Amino acid sequence: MQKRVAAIHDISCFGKCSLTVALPIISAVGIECAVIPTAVLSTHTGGFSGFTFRDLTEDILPVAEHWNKEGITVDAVYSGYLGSKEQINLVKEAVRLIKNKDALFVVDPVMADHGKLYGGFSEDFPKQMRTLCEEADIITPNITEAAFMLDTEYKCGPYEKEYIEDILYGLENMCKKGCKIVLTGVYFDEKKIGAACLENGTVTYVFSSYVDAAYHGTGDVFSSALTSGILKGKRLASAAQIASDYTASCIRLTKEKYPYMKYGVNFEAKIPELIESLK
Ligand code: PXL
Repeated sequence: MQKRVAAIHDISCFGKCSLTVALPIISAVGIECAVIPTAVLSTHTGGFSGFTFRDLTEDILPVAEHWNKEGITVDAVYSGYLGSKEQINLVKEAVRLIKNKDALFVVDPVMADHGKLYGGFSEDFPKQMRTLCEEADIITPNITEAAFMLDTEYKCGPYEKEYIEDILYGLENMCKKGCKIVLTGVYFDEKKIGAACLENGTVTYVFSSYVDAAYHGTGDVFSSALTSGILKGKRLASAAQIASDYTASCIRLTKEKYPYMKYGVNFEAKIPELIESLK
């Protein structure tokens, strides 16, 4: 049977993030990607001004209720950028309505990077996002998001192992038993960057070669590829390695040709590579 994911994010009409990244990546690897759009914006909020914002909060539950009535269930729910605390609560309810009994809930607690909350989020937003992570089977925060949820100090890289592992164990304590953690943006030197995974008490690091560039939407590229890998039957660390290599490869290609950080990465060009590594 073909696997089905429900991706719950906004649609940023321009800028390659959230649903315009999740849909093509997940579909390209052969997994059905149903969507629950939470808002429609003309662009993402990182670096553009004057963007439009059509809030779809009121549609989240009716979509899930309709699927439930039709007997439509999913093998995984993958949530990302959510625009308000109210949306977080509605996503929890929607997940209960649409998950099949063995389904995975992957939460990317999108809200911050480089030590700062994204524009539009209030200071108490991480506390609410933490309650969503508490219901997840896999979470994929970056270091800033993890530090906000744990109310601990954010440090810039290169990192010390102790700082990273304190964060990992803090997240493990915060989440439900058995939840797997994939902490992104981890590097100990400027040669390699990747993720730290914690599963059943064991820490595994996955690294790709370091590219000195930061583009918008790369967290969404990583989590979409990771979710795809898990649903394709890969173990956590293997899916994280594939997602890290794919993301790094997209950034490297984009950096060679295209300096506009807010326009996102050329993830499309590397989709054949991702498909090959997930075979
Ligand atoms: O890539 C994360 C993201 C998704 N959606 C919107 C955003 C951001 C990050 O800023 O603004 C609307």
